[in-house]
Amino acid sequence: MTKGRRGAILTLAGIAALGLLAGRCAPSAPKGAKKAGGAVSDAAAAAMKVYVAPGDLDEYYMFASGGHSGQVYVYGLPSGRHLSTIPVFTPYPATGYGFDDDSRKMLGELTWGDAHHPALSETNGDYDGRWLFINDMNARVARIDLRDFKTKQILGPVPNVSGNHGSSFVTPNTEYAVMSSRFSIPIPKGTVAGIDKYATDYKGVATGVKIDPKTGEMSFGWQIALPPFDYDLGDAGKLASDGWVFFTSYNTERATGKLEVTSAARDRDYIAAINWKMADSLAAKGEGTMIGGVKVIDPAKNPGLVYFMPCGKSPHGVDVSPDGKYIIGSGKLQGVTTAFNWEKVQTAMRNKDFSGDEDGIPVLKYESIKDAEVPVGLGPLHTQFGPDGYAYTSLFVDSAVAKWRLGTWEVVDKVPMSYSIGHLTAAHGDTTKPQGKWLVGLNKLSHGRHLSVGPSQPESSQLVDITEEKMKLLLDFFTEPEPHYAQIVNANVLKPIEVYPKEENRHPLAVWDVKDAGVTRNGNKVTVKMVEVRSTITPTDFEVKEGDVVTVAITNIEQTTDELHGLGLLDYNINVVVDPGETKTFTFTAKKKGVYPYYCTNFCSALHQEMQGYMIVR
Ligand code: K7E
Ligand code: CUA
Repeated sequence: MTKGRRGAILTLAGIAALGLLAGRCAPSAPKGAKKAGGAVSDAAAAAMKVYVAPGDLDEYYMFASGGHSGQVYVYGLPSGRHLSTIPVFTPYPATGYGFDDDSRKMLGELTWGDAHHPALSETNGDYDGRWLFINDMNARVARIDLRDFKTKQILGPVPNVSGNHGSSFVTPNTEYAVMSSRFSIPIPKGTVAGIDKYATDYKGVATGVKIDPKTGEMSFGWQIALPPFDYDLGDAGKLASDGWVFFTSYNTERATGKLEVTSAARDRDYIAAINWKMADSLAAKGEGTMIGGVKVIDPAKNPGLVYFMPCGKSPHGVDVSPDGKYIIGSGKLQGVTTAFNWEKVQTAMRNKDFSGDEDGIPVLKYESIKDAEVPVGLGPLHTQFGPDGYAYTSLFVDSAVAKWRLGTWEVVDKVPMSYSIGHLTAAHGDTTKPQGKWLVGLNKLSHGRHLSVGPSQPESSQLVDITEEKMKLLLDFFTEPEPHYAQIVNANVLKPIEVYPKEENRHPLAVWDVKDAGVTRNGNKVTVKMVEVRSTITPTDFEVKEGDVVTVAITNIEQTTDELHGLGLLDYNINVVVDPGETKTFTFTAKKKGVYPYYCTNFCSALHQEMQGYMIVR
């Protein structure tokens, strides 16, 4: 316990005691803190556990997907404080993202994304604090550098991938992030086939995005054509099952129309087990047919590459246990979740213990590969793990979290969520080294649990203490739409920088001395080298001609953390923010004659308001 935390407990205990003496609760004491006999009530005990005193630091970061906001939100735990918003697939004026040349180029023509599954980079199956990957439904994957919490690369749209939901789960040493098609389509994109041809002419694909181990740079790795199912979620194998990746699939009936009716004919759907190490070596040998500009591997021609594991109807999540020995998946309307035994799966693969095939891909026998059906409760979606052999499964229909034991399969506890829980996340809860301690339920609905803000209410996240036998709900906090998955990483794993060091700035248009700031012209191309430092923007004015293509390069020459400067250029829809030591450029055509003020948008000093200038377009 840190000094601050101990202080916090004394403070709260003091408040509770004062409240008792006065015969009422002090204003800041939690409701229900008063208890007969002077004992600290459950509410006060809960408050003490999550209270992070002013100036003290949270113990964990939580990186939460922002769904169709296209962003990643960063929270501190246990406080639930919102620390930062990382724009990824969507422009974000607060940081100038999507306005400067580099981020505009990265976003391309898309101004939205639908991000579901963040994936922290891993070494030996545990978070290493280097990068955060996240999927976008628009067939893309992004990489955020955790050195500066900025989006550095967006790969895609990747050919043939349609509705990239089962992504961006990484392999244990971040060799690959994966992608899959939620919506099968005729490939390559642009091919037309009527919906009556769905069962034969439509295809799903699974894709491996290769990650450079030094730089994190992503590139196309391999792609495998799959039968026209809806591929939903994924997880990489680890330790015992390293080398494999798993995707759930629904609508294995290959039905069209109202899927809620038409895709319910069979008892089971599948989890696809893909040997990514084999895919990696096949791709290296150039195996596959060129479709849409990439080589697509046919699993029917490459035995051993893909198998289907039958699973309860319409599965959602698939989660691999910390030792890699169990694959957990279930039908989302079932009352049980299935633990598949990886050893049995491998034996069934070896012995060709199949119940049939799908377009030449063998289907393993359910009875041969399952170890247990765990009676967790209704609507199991996702599972996370603790350090002590326990698993935690979110139950959408029951609106609860079930705690159960791997191996003995007994369900030992349940805690209700308010409500409609989707994903859940525990500290390092999907790694080889889960830390336990905190679990967060990421709920779809929240109304009635906070001051009303109209018809659109925030989503609720609920912090649960999982240190003891019985889970304890401690805190509600509220997150931005739309919460899907999140990951919780110990703060000591991350080492963010304070400034961009001057000596690392190699931008060709950077200027570090106000004397070097100024305007140069080459035909109708004008370059403005600009310096921002408290409390002047140099140059304080510049002139261009109507029709000029103007590139402004701003260097913030501060070397003090958080000394940001911005630049808003009125009437030209330009807004950038430059961090200390950073250089950013933006390019535009001076289409409008006149005088246009620019100014610093980030409050930076007592003379912030003086940081202004004029662009004159003649
Ligand atoms: Cu919301 Cu992972 Cu897209 Cu489950 S997903 S809830
Ligand atoms: Cu610089 Cu405000």
